[in-house]
Amino acid sequence: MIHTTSAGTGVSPAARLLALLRAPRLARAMGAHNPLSARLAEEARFDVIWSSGLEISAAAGVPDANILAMPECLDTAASLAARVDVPVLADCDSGFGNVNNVIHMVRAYEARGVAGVCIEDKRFPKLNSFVEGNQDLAPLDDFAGKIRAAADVRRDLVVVARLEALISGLGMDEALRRAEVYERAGADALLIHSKRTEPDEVFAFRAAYDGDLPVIIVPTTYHSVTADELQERGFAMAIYANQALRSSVRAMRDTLTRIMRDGTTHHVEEDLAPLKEIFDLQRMPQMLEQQSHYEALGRDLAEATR
Ligand code: SPV
Ligand code: MG
Repeated sequence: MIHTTSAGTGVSPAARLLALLRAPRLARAMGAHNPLSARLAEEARFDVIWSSGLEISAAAGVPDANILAMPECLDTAASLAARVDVPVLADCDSGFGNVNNVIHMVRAYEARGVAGVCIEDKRFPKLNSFVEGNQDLAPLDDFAGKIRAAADVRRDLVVVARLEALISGLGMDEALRRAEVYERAGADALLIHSKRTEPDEVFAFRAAYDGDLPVIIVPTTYHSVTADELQERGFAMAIYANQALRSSVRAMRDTLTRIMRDGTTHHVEEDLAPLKEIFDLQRMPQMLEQQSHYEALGRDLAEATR
């Protein structure tokens, strides 16, 4: 069950995420790996933050292959949720183990303010979907049990079932069969993943899937598709999973190369975010304001005893 209210915010992050997924308008999520990147995405008016396993692993300098453990992924997802107002959907790979790990995971993510978790039907350890290698699916009964367990133990958390049948080469029929089972198991939404350079495969899935769940896509390789097209086709949300990370890597590499080459930072200065922008992203002005406010109040309180 998704709660419609929770203390403080009025509407819980999970309820807001579910409302976005069920609305006729396409929701747009941006991948992040730390609160700074999540804040930039929120400022750019993305509806949702995707706590991306690929980005978190890359930021840690390790492959996206379950090298990081659940607590490390959870800490990042929770740190994003603590610093932005938009809901955070956490990439939880294949659930960090078996059904017992999924149950523990669901409780842990919910307790840390994350709006939703997404688990994919691959075997542990998973390998990033765009890497050639073992993309074998988990047995259907095994993954259906994980989704049912997640739906049973969550109290206020969106559960997304991610289908990897097209990634693993098992085809549309397998994807559709699994979609039906995951829906019956209690998923709140489906994510259909594809590594094609055209969106034909996900369009075909959306057209053939006749269940009731919102369908999410990750248009990384079929990048020419537009938000309008995806909305027209009836998708609920597009996750732009890694573009912010990739643009920052390109920008950093370029800047570092130029500084070494030129022996000065003079030429790169005009391409850099001014320090004021960094201070604003840190909420430095707000901090100084609250400091003045409470110092003044403290003085008033102390004066009153004179
Ligand atoms: C991620 O961002 O970690 C994802 C999306 O799971 S993908 O890299 O496309 O698998
Ligand atoms: Mg991932």
